Amino acid sequence: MLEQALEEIEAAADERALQQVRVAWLGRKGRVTEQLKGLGALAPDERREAGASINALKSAIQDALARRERELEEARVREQLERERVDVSLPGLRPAAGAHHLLTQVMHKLTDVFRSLGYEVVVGPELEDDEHNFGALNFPPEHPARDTQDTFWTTDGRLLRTHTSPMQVRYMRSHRPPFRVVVPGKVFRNEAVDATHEAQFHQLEALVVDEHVTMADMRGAIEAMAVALFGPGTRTRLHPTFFPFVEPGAEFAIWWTHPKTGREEWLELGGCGMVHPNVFRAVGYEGVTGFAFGFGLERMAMVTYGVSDIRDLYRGDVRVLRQFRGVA
Ligand code: YSA
Repeated sequence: MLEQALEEIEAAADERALQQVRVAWLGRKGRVTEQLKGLGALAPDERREAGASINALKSAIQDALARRERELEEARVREQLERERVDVSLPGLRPAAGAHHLLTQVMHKLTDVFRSLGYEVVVGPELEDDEHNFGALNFPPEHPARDTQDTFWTTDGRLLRTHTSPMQVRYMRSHRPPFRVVVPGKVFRNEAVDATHEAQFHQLEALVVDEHVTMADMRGAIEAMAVALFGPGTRTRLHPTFFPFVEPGAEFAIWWTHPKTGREEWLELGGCGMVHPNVFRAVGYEGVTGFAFGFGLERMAMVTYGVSDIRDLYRGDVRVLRQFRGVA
């Protein structure tokens, strides 16, 4: 009998089958239980002997069940570990990490440079009015200088700012000198778009006002920026030009080595000058002088990183943009 029980236990292939064997032998109607029930019908002597051997049978079956149960459990765990095994030698999946757009990188680099020179970084509204964008900056109504900055008007007479210079007016009207600020931001012009002109681009403006600020200070600031961007020994050049809101006014350029052609040349960056007395009058300042300069970030990024078409910066083609991860 024991032999048969052991065979059935051994043959149980999983925990459910083993449970059925357990019930068949030790359950309420199991074969061992039935034998125990039959003990009552035996004479006392026979009963003792038979009882002992049935109990021995029962505990042998219990031991065998417990052993088989352990085996099945171990097999199950082994099989599960095998199934869930991680192959640590497989190459990992690289998470798709984003990166800052080239222009954002250039903007961060520039604002970092100016912060290190003690400038505060401020931003202003992109939707402006005539007074801030032109009037207070000494562009009289109908003056031809307005033609150089044609823009988009809203039906209620406001406009998309054509440069970051209106923030000069806003900042001066809400602060007292001395101060040094830079204004990065988006600007808009009604342009015929081509490889070097966009209708929406970015500028960075600097404004410094104090009691004795001179053109030499301006030159020094521009040179400090150039050195921070292009390394020690970088030279700068000013040559005269006209902007209504400065007098004298100039264009500034940086002498640099073009990374692609290897040629040394002047890189025209933007406009600058001493704040015009009419601008100081418009904001209510007296007894101070100041300088300002501003330039376009796209053109700077293009020459610096060899982008030949400004529109490539805005097409959103990741193959183009990926080339400029972490360059600035
Ligand atoms: C001048 C004197 C100051 O004291 C302060 C600021 C300035 C700059 C002035 N506000 C201004 O906007 N001058 S600008 O019309 O010559 O533009 C400056 C720069 O913006 C240009 O040198 C060029 O780099 C960029 N820019 C102009 N139009 C553009 C453009 N970039 C891309 N697309 C366009 N359509």
